[in-house]
Amino acid sequence: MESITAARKGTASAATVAAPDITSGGQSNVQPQQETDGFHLLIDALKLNGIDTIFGLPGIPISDLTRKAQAAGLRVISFRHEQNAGYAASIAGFMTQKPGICLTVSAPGFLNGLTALANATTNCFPMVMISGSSEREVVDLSQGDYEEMDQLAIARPLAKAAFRVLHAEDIGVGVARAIRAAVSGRPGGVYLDLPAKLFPQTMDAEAGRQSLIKVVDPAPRQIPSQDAVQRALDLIKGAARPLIILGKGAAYSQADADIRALVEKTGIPYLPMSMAKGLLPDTHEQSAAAARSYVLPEADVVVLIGARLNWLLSHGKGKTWGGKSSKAWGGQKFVQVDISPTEADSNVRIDAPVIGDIGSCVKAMLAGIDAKWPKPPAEWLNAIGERKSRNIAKMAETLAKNPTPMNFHSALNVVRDVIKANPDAILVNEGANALDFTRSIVDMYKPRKRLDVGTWGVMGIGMGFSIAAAAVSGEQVIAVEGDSAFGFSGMEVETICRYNLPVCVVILNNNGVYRGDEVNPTGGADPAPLAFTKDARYEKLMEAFGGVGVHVTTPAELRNAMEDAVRSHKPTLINALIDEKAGTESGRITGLNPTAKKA
Ligand code: FYN
Ligand code: ADP
Repeated sequence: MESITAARKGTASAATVAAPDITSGGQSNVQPQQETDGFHLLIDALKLNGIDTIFGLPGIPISDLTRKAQAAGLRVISFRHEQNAGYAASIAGFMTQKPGICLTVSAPGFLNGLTALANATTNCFPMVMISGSSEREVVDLSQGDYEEMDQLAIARPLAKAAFRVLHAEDIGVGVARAIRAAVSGRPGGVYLDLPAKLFPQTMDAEAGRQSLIKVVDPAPRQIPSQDAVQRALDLIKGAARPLIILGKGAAYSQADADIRALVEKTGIPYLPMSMAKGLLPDTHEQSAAAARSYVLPEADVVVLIGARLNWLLSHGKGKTWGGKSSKAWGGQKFVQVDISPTEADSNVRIDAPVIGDIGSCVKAMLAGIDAKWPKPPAEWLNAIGERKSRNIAKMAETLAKNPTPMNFHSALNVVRDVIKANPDAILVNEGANALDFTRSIVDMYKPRKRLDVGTWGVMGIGMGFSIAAAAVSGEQVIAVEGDSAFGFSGMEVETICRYNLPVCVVILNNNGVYRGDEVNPTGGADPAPLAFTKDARYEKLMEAFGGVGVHVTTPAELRNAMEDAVRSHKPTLINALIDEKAGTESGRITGLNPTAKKA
């Protein structure tokens, strides 16, 4: 029941508790006293801060919380494994700039969610994982409580921040601190520990309402210094072979129009990192994606916008960048636009760091770029254009082939067409070869439409990301999955069906990790470690829960099935059998996977 005062003020949903009136000796004159409790305070605090969805998995001690949250109008999406709920929350954070909320039970549930929390921190996705925990006194004395674990201590090194709330009146502060920590500055994963005893704690409803905090300006703009902007512009202006690299920080910042204006007004070729694909349409004439291995070593000034010089960019040095040896600097000068001041110089010297939020930084840079801004030398643009056309023509030739059995290219040619016809659809992508081929074959046309394995190259994001993407946006989701990658979150097809989400899962099934043709060298009965069940019927998993399952072996069948899925918006799983010999060990990052010299 709602507190009248609170309902009028539109926030707290206090429970009414009939408490004896002690002034009359507790006899007949019983006055209803408005009380609230930890359950309701948490829900009210989240709602007050614009949170509308919780991704979680109910159980001790948070099952009643999920019930009450749903009753209070929050969308509660219940998963089959906390890791998937965590991935869902993190990508919801990336898509909306609001922290995604993941709710888990104690110890094992908490640990299951922790991988996703750490992944969120690594990827700079704002997320708050809220876990129930066991009794503090018992845990701290190691007396063997139900699901005993010092969760706060374990979460701390993996989260951007971690907090515990012990008293109902502190829930408002705890939630406010968690939200600020998740979205301000460089976003990340935040842990909020709520012991079981907190939830039923009661307090006066009005005092409870007063204790809640609506966070004002949770991610304040950070304006770059004018000196830093000028230094960067001077460096860019003097470049003979400039290049812009757009990363997922740029996609996250939602400064789409200004980023596009910066690229177009300067005329500088750009390279999108995988989750920045579509920030400008991949078909944009300034995209240098199809000339990647040419532009990286040849560029003289590189402008990083929301992209780190980590392994995905070969640490800004070595042969990829034209360095003489694997760790040698290639001679490039770097401008780095980033919200984190300590990111600069993490791998190579940054000559012009521009520190601030990307929206403010790009705006400030644009203010210094007028119509007379010199376009990059034609020689540079022509050389890129040539490489690009050559690679695109080569790709077109490969895509036009129709081999039997189907391979990655002939299958992905269909996905490419379907995305082109449905540019609002969100593409989720994981695997090794299934990831690498999709990244270079399937063009994206709009920002934040490609969600993938990110900074860690983590397998298992597939169904969690798909569920969140569909729930948050209402758009059609197409998940292109390697058969191995799908296995990490496959049971969530039940969740997709239960919530009737418009998700079409396409499994590029080559019967194994990387490929499916390995055999046990001993001749024994066990399969090779990287081989899976031959011709596994993954589509039946979707059928088991009422969705549409389709088994396809040709591009034409795949096209029909995908078009049906997009038309109907029904949960669909397409098991696309491809050549089991298709695929290379580790895809395009074979060099990271050591092999033994001795057979
Ligand atoms: C790209 N390319 C194209 C196009 N786009 N050719 C034609 N047409 C188009 N549209 C070319 C591009 O020029 C490259 O060729 C090649 O395709 C690959 O491009 P990509 O994918 O951009 O570049 P690359 O080298 O693979 O990028 C490096 C990377 C990337 C590290 C950023 O591999 C990556 O994001 N990897 C993530 C891997 C991962 O996390 N795996 C999960 C591990 S699973 P060349 O210019 O000729 O080189 C466990 O095993
Ligand atoms: P990619 O993998 O696409 O190269 P990274 O995750 O390595 O991208 O880099 C993203 C970068 O963007 C991080 O260094 C992060 O600090 C930065 N970032 C995230 N959000 C913002 C923002 N709003 N403004 C500025 N920088 C941001």
